[in-house]
Amino acid sequence: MLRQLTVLTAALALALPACADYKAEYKLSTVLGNAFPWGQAGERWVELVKEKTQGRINMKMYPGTSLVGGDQTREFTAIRQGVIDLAIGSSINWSPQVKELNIFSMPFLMPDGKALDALTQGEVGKEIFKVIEAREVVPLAWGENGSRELSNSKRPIRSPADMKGLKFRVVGSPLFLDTFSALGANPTQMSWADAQPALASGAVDGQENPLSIFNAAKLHTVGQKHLTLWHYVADPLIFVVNKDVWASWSAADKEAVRQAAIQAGKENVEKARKGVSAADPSLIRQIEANGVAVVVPTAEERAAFVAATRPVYEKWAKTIGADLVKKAEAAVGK
Ligand code: X2X
Repeated sequence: MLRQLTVLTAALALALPACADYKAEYKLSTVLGNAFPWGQAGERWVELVKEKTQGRINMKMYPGTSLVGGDQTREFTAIRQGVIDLAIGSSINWSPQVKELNIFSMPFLMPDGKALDALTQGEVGKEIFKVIEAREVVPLAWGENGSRELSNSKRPIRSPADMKGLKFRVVGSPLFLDTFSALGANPTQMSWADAQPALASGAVDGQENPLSIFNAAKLHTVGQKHLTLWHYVADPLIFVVNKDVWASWSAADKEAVRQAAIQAGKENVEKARKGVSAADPSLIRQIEANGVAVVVPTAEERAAFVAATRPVYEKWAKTIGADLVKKAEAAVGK
C-alpha cells in the first residue's frame, strides 16, 4: 500500500506542470505595437522570457493599451489592480499616479541621450524604482521611447512666437499643458489612439513624439509637414510586473524575467536612438525625403524656448520634490 502510494505520488508530480499556480498566459501591456521600437521591445521580452524559463512563463502582448480601453493614463492603476500582469510603460503615461516620474517631462532638463542615461542609470533611476516599488509594482529595467520633437501642419517653428495659437495634442500629464501654455500654444490632452484621427481631421495642428513614432505612424501623411528638433523632453520606458504575479514565481524564474527585461531594454534603447544623431541622421533624412521640413534650432533659438518654460520648470520642481530635481540636475551636469 505504502509503495503504491509512493508510486502514485511520483506519477502525480510528473503529471503536474512545474508550478501549478502559474497562469497559462500573462498579459503584457504596451501603448505601441510591433511597427515601433516600443512594441518590438515587448515582443523581444516575451520571446526572451519564454526562452529563459523554458516556456514556464508565457506572456502575450496587448498593444494599444487595449487592456484599459486605450486610455494609457490608466495603465499604472490597472497594473496595481492586476488587470495587467506586466507592462512596458512610458514615464509620461504613469506620471499622473507617480508624480516623481514627471522628472523626465521637465522642459529642457535633458539635452540628449547621455543626459537621459545619467538619470536612469544613476541615483535618480534608483530612487524612481524605489518609488514604484512603494506603489506595489515591481520595476525591472529601463528602455526608451525617445527624445520628443515638435511637429505641426501650419508653419516652421523656431520660437515660442511661432507656436502662438497653434493647437497641439499632448499626452495626459498636466505638466504638458503647463509647458505648451507657457509657450503660447493651445494644448489639448488626448490618448495616442485619438491623436491620429485628430491630426488627420485638422482638429489639432500638431503634436510631439519621438521621430521613430513620427515616421512609423506616417505622420507626414496627416499633414505634419513641419518638424522642430528641439529635444525638449525624453521619455524612458519602464519594464514592470504586478507584485502578486511576481510573488507567485520561483526565484529562478524571477531572475529570468528580470534578465530578459534588462536585455530587451538595452536593445530597445539602441533602437530608439537609431538614425536621429549627428553621426547617423538616416531617420531624419528619411523623414525629410517624405516632404517634411526640419528645423534645428540654434543655441540662441533654443534658449528662448528654455526661458519661456522656466516658470513651469520651477513650479513642477516643487511637485516632483526639490531633492530629486537637484539630483537630476547634478547628474545631467556631470
Ligand atoms: O502617446 C504618446 O505620445 C506616446 C505613444 O508617445 C506615449 O505613450 C507617451
